[in-house]
Amino acid sequence: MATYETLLVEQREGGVSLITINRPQALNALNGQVLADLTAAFSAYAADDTQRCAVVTGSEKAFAAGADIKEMVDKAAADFFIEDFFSGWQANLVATRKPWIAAVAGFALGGGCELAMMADFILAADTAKFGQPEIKLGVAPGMGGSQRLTRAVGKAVAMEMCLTGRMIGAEEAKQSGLVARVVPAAELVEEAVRTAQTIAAMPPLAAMINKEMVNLAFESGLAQAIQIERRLFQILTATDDRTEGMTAFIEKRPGVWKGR
Ligand code: CO8
Repeated sequence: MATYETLLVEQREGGVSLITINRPQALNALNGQVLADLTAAFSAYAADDTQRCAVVTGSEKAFAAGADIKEMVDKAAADFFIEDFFSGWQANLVATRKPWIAAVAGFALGGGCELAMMADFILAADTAKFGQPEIKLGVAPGMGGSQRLTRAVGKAVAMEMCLTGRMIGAEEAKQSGLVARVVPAAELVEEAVRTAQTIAAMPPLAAMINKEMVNLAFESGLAQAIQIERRLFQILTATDDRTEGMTAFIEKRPGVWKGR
């Protein structure tokens, strides 16, 4: 398996890839190397048929404290434009058809919060703190944060967070709809891996299509999305795994999936 300068990647039982951001000296700030490493790790995850769900996590103190300010400080606007900083994430993290979870403990700020929101859902430790403090640096979110945060928590909370830079804790994030669940920090990674193993044990085509359907709610109008949902449902009925899934239910046994 490939190794990365800024990530630890482990393959856990049941087809789960555990990807840990590992730049403790900078609270996992997202420099160019982390961007490139995560892009490559997701590309490898997508290509490996044995891997069915991924978890991205950080350290106890920080999921990621944002884009690397020390790397950005001297860049000209043209550099940001030419480098197109996060296009690799758009193609490999956002557009991946396979499911993945962000397991967040400690700070998820700026680009760190934006990275977590690119996941299919977020599991938070009770220590998690989410924020979009870019305004304090004279900028604004640049990796989808203003849009995904607003869709997740609504205008009032998103606007307050973006305009004041206020961080919200795990409980407030749960109440606002930003995270799926809050768990004790000591259990975060193992709980995320267990959740990923549950997803990885599902029929894989159904997992990909369920993901696509829920994402449609953010990308299309209701009538069009419901039409597409119906077609995707009908496509799934043509798979071997749905015949197996329904037969296994009636025969009171677990399904055995082919991924076809
Ligand atoms: N970039 C670089 N280094 C960082 C970052 C960062 N984002 N965050 C922390 N560090 C470094 C600190 O500089 C420090 O290093 P050193 O010891 O060498 O000085 C080390 O990590 C530890 O940090 P602190 O001493 O500050 O730790 P504290 O526990 O006192 O504070 C905080 C923790 C509150 C998280 C604090 O570090 C902080 O406010 N960090 C910055 C948070 C921030 O503003 N994030 C947003 C960055 S901008 C962004 O993400 C834009 C994304 C869109 C980009 C699109 C590009 C096209």
